[in-house]
Amino acid sequence: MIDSRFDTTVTTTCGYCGVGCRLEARVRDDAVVSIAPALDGPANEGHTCLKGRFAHRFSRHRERLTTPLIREGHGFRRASWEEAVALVAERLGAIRAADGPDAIAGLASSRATNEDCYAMQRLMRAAIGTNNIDNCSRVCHSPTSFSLRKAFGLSGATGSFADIDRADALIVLGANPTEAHPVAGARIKQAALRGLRLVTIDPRRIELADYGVLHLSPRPGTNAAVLHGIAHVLVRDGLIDEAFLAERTEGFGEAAAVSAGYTPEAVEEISGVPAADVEAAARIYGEAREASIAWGLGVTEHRHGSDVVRLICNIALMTGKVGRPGSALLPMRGQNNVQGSSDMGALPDTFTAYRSVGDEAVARSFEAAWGVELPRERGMKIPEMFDAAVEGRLKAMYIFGEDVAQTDPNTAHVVAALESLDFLVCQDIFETETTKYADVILPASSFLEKSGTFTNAERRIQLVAPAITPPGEARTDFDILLTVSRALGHDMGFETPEDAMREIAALTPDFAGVTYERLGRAGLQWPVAPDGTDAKILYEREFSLPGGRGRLAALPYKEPGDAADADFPLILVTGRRLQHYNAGTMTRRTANLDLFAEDFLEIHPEDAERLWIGDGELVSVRSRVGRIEIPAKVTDRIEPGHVFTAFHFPEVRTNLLVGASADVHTSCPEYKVVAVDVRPMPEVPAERPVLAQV
Ligand SMILES: Nc1nc2c(c(=O)[nH]1)N[C@H]1C(S)=C(S)[C@@H](COP(=O)(O)OP(=O)(O)OC[C@H]3O[C@@H](n4cnc5c(=O)[nH]c(N)nc54)[C@H](O)[C@@H]3O)O[C@H]1N2
Ligand SMILES: Nc1nc2c(c(=O)[nH]1)N[C@H]1C(S)=C(S)[C@@H](COP(=O)(O)OP(=O)(O)OC[C@H]3O[C@@H](n4cnc5c(=O)[nH]c(N)nc54)[C@H](O)[C@@H]3O)O[C@H]1N2
Ligand code: SF4
Ligand SMILES: [Mo]
Repeated sequence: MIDSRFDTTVTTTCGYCGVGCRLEARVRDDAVVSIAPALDGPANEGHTCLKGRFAHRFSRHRERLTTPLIREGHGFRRASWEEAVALVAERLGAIRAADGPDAIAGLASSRATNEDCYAMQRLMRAAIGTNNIDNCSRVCHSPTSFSLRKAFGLSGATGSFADIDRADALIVLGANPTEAHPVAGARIKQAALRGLRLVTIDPRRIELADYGVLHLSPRPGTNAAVLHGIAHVLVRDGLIDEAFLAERTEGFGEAAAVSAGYTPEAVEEISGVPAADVEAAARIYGEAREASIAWGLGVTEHRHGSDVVRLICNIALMTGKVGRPGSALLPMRGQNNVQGSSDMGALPDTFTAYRSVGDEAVARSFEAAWGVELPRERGMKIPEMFDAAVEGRLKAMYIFGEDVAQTDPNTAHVVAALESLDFLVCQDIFETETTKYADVILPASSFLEKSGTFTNAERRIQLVAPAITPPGEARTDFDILLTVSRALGHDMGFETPEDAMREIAALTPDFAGVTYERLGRAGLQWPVAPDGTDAKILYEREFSLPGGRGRLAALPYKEPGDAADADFPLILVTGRRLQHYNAGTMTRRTANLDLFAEDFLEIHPEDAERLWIGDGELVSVRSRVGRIEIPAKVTDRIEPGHVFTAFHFPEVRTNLLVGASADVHTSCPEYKVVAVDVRPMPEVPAERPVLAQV
């Protein structure tokens, strides 16, 4: 109901995290006045967190980009859209002519809509002629996507958040939902208070541990050993589902043979988790009638993150706990549309719905629709792009809504890559660490200013509606991408995002029945059949692999890429803070900055005392690749030997510390295991560098 004190109320979808809360934005004089949860939002059921509800002031912040900017000397000058677009088209056209289309690469934004990301990959593939397109799922849940496809067939959660309410037990592995997915975190707390048997597995004692029946603190990078220990006990104690294994799976024998080697005692040796706790976790999961597993970056951002996702699938397959209400595998996908940007084919090796660029029939269908010839070879992943830039093989990048100079690992290398490029276009809503290296900056629109769809962590495609207009001359991302594509000689022929969704549905069987009308207020969970039937639960009868069987994998535990030694004796784990969001461009420009103004390094009292570090004192943190300075916070939420911080503040530049080690299969960076040396600073400067100007 519209409150008469306000001009309008617009129902839309939150642009922060992958929970996908439906919001009611109240608008007056073209500014958002307040945001309330939509009571019928299927993922939020009337709740929001402090980002969705309060962190909207960035939208009218005076530092929003409001005109195109073109590099001039060491700074930028304002330019008209005509001039900026003409320059982008001319420079990209010239580089393509001189060095070929593969000398150009693009990144799509997982903060933007499906339609934006679809337009971005079409721009790169059809207007430029390269498969060099990727998105930040690369640095996030790419191992989840890779391994779910191998084990079950599809790249998405097998169920929905509602399964949390129906489960008897839940394992939360390497995820911190009360900070990163607060509405889902609250749902887990509620369920635990009602009797859900919650097991948390995290090197830190995360808040949810206080609500659970069991908390395991493995050493960072040892998840595989813990999961093998659980599988070992499940098999040893007869807690497996023989009928399910026989009828619906393959590979059990080989997988069980590997797990046989991981007795709870052996697992204790590797991971530091007491053998009795491994046994207890296995019993809680195995004995529950319905049990789900939720996981996050504590699983994926590791050297062997993909293997760990396979081992999660193994224990679900062994116990038959998949494809039923309450028995779901729930990857806690990060950004509002990181599921969608990958679904849309903003990846170097796949078109929409993960169909290979080398698949002749699929490639032909896109060629026919777009009227161009398309390359069949896969393009570069994000880290390959940076390597190629430094080596001089990549000449230009088009970076749409991603602050790689702050959020990607190995900052010094990323900056070197950006500096090596002949031409860099950035399309963002603020100046960022990355736009500092741009030749052209295009001012775009936030989620409050555009229409389209986002896909949440449950595969739910939901409508996004504009509440306000873009500031100044800023334009919607969709409009900008279409304009640039046209200037490059490829007219996509769309008027609106809805036109793009029609094309996506026509070219993508898993989206066949998606229309804006059917999405309505509640959205649809893909795959969506031509008649509009969607899928709350996947694999009820069979898996989406040839033969229909789920596949267990025989993968032993392998050590992390980095390890503590005498020079770097502590392990740094990085993650998130409730009040801030990734690069922080948005949340640092809201009142959330008052709630959390400066980051700190969490360190255990024993380590702090040994190193002569007092609470609040500035410390120097050095890794094999870089060094930062940050205040210490002494806390026993962290285990001795580990330290923790986030990456939201450009003043801290956490990612100077993270090296090149990455998941073997997907190149997802090993953000979670960095050996460091922490020391008190010889003296605290009288004037500490001031934080973001707001
Ligand atoms: N407030 C807020 N919310 C966000 C974001 C944000 O920046 N701020 N970002 C969004 C994005 S992009 C994402 S991807 C999600 C991420 O959401 P999460 O995956 O929940 O985020 P993280 O805090 O990075 O990591 C989760 C946990 O993994 C643990 N961990 C690290 N190493 C290991 C290990 O070896 N084993 C185990 N078992 N655990 C380990 C860490 O201690 C941490 O508590 O959050 C989204 N939501
Ligand atoms: N040390 C460490 N580093 C990490 C991680 C970690 O756990 N530890 N996590 C990694 C993970 S999981 C992720 S996903 C990445 C995230 O890293 P990024 O994707 O770089 O971060 P975001 O802040 O989500 O958004 C990127 C940019 O998009 C812009 N933006 C927002 N909305 C829009 C829009 O609608 N249009 C346009 N054009 N721009 C928009 C923002 O201003 C911002 O500059 O960080 C990674 N970095
Ligand atoms: S939980 Fe996530 S989707 Fe929901 S309001 Fe918070 S940030 Fe937005
Ligand atoms: Mo992420």
